[in-house]
Amino acid sequence: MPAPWANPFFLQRHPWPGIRGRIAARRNDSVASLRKAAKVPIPAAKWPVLTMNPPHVAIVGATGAVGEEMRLCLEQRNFPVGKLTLLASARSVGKRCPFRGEEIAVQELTHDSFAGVDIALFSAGGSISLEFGPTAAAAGAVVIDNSSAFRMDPDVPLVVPEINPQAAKNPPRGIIANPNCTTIISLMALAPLHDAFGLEAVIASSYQAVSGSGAQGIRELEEQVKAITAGLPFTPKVYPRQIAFNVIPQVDVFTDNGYTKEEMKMRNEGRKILGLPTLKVSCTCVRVPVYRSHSVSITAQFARPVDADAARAAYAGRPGIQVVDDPAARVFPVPLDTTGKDACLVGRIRRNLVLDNALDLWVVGDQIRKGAALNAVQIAELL
Ligand code: 2RA
Repeated sequence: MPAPWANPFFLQRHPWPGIRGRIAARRNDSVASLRKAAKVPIPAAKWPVLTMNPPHVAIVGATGAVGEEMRLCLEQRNFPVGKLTLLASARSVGKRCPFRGEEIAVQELTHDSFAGVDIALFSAGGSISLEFGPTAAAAGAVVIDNSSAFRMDPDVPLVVPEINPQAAKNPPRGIIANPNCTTIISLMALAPLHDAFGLEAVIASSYQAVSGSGAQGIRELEEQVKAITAGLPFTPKVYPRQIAFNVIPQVDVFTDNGYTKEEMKMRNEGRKILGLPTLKVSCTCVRVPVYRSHSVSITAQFARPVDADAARAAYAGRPGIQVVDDPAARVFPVPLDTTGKDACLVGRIRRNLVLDNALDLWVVGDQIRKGAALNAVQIAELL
């Protein structure tokens, strides 16, 4: 029998109990206990109760770059994992991955994979999320999905925990979406400024690492560098043009308005996360021959006057974003500074010389970590 919270009418009648309440309720699987859990949320101080029964976490797409980083983040952040199930396509079955001193065998993803799973972290592409995400939610898991499949669904919260954690609290479909990497990194820099000065418009250009295209992007860059330095011919496969010693002003496919999907994600997802449905955004997303960490050059216009010092002050005490900005000493963030790190770094903050109440800035973040895996695990920490 499906879990009671898999029924949408149940969720309409009862407040979302959170993963802690759901786990508590699962102990005897009765509607009455779930209702009790919903009415009397278990306070954080009672977490030790759940160390007896911490959540069963599944990673879908466990052998991909983001899936592997999710496993790393769960371990490094000491997330209270009761059981970890690693799921992937049939060709990865049997591969063993380390987790907390043990080796976990990868299993094939099927519609029966989610029995007993409390939290399912998906990073296997949009079509897998569309096919298996609702199955996982119906089986009682909270799905945290890294694909773009559900991001603009009004019933699916789109969450950056440092910016809109409250949105994660009541996911009507049992699915929470992780935003696009470039969106997350840009918003980490923009949200503190929005809170202080009122964001009105954004013009941005991204400098996106090849690992944003997965292992094949890294391979393509490496192979092209080798071929070019050896004077050998090659044919671009992953990217429309040569990526080695070059930059390509196309990330994802073009849409009818001349912008790419990646550029439209920046606008549409940014609006949803910030709760600014009419925010003006125009982007150019560019692939660069960098292994890891995306950078974004941003011009942002605000409702209220702003200058560089006021902007730097607005970042004080904000988690996940650090100011690295001392131009006189040639101090500014570069992709190598954030690779493998949690925090996004912002620098080159200056008053824009063209627009009123506007700043230029440069933000860098590890797109596999804060732009994907870490953000997903932070969402799981909110539940
Ligand atoms: C990229 N935004 O860099 C993608 C990864 N999600 O291509």
